[in-house]
Amino acid sequence: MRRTLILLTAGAVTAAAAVVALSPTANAATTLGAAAAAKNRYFGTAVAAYKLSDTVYSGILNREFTSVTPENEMKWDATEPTQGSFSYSSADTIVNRAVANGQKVRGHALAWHSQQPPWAQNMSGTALRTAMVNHVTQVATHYRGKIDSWDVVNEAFADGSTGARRDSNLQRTGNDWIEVAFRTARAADPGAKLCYNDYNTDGQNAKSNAVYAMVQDFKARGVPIDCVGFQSHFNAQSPLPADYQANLQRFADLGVDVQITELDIEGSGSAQAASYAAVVRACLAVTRCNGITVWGIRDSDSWRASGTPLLFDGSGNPKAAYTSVLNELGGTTPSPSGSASISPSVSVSPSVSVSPSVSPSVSPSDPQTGAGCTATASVNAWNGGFVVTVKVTAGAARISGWTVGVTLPSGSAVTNTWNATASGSTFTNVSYNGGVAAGGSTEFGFQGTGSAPSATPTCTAR
Ligand code: G2I
Repeated sequence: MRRTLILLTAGAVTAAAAVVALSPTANAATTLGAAAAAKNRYFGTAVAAYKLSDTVYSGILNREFTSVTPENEMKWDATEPTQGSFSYSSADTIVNRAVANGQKVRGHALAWHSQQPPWAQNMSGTALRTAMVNHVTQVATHYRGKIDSWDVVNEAFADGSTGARRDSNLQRTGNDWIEVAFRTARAADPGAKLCYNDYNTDGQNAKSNAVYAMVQDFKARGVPIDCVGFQSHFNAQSPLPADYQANLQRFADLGVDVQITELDIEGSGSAQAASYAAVVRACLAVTRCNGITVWGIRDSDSWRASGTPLLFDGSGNPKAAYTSVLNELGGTTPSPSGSASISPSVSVSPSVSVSPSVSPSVSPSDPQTGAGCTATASVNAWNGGFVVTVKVTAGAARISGWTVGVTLPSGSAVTNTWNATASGSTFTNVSYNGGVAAGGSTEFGFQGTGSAPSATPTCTAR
C-alpha cells in the first residue's frame, strides 16, 4: 500500500493544531497488486526466468504484481528432461524470488498432454501412468509449502461440441488419470490449492459443461480439487463471453475457488480496456474468485505479441487497459504532483515537503505507530486433520523477524511445517522470510492432526 508521506520539519507548523486534509484519493492503491489486495484478491502475471535480468521487466514485476506463474519453467519438459532426473534451477529462480518478495506462486503445470519431454511422449500404459505419478510427486514435493495453487491437470478436455476428454497419451492410460494426478498432488503438498485449468471454458459451452460435470463428480466422490482455472485468452475469434461471470459463479457454487489464470485480450485502446474492465468486474462479483493472472507483462512478452494483448506496451508503459483494470479494482494512478493539501488555517513554512506515492515510512523521531505485526489464518480442515496457512503482515515499520502463536485444541498436534520452524504451536520465521517490509506480508503453513485451531493467531515482531 503506497501512501502519501508528509514530512513536517520541527517548528514548521505555526498553528497549535495542524490539520492535514488528504485529498479523497490519497489512500487509494496505485498498483494492480495493492488495489487487488484491498479487494482480498491477488493480481499476478506469467514470468519467464530468462527475462528477470531485464530491469524494466523486473521493475514492473516487483511494483505491480502479487502473484507469479512460471510461464514454461515448471512444465514436464523443463523439470524432468530425462526420466528420473529433475531440473529445477529456472523454476527455483522464479519461486525463490517470489517468496522473498512476498508474492504468491501459481504452479503450472503438473500433468499436461503438451510440452512433455520426448521420453514421456514416447510412453504409454502403465509405464506412463507410473511416470506421471512420480513426476507429480517429485515436483509437488520439491515446491511443497511455496505454492499457493497448482495447475494439477491442464487442458484435458476436447474443444468443440462433444464434451469428451482430449485424446492424449495420458488419457489413454485410463479415464482416472486426472483424479490420480489430483490425489497424488494432495499427498505431496497438502497446503497447496489444487486446480484444474483450461481454455475455451470461459463461458457456458459443451467443453465447460464437461469440466463442470467432472468437478461435480470429484466433489461428490471426495477427489481433492480446490479450484478451477479459466485461462481467458481472448481475441476476435474467441471474445469475452457474455456469460463469463455466470460461468465463474456456477463453478464457485460447486464449492471450488475460481481463478483467472492466463488472461490476455488482443486489441488496443478503449475496446481492449473495456474488455479487461469487464473481466475484473466479473472476478470481483464472484466471492470465490481468488485473483487474476495476466499471461505476461509487456505486449512484447506475450506468446502472441502481434495481438498486443497485455497491460504494458513494449517499452513498459502502462496502456489504457492498465488504467482501466486499476480503476476497476478501486485503485488510481498516482497523481503527478503532491496529492495532499494543508488546510488554509495552518501556516506552514516553505520547508514542508510533500512527496507523492512513496512507500509508507516514518521519520526516525516519529513514534512507530502500528509497528509490530499481525497474523491471520486460513484453515482447510477435514475429519481428523487440517492445513493452516498463516499470513504475517508487518505494521507501519519494517520488521526483521516474527513469532506467531497458535492455540491448538487439546488432542491436536502439528505434524509438518513449511516456511517457519515450529516449537509446539509457536512458529518462528526461517532465514529467508523474517524481514518483512512495512505493510508487507509473508506466509507460512502447517499441517496437523485432530481439530483445527479456531482463534486468531498472535504475532510478535523483532
Ligand atoms: O499457449 C498459451 C498458453 C495456453 N495455456 C497453457 C500455457 O502453458 C500456454 O503457455 C504457452 C507459453 O506462453 C509459451 O511460451 O505455452 C507455449 C507452449 O505450449 C509456450 O511456447 C513455448 C514454445 O512453443 C517453445 O518453442 C519455446 O521453447 O515456449 C518455449 C520457451 O520459450
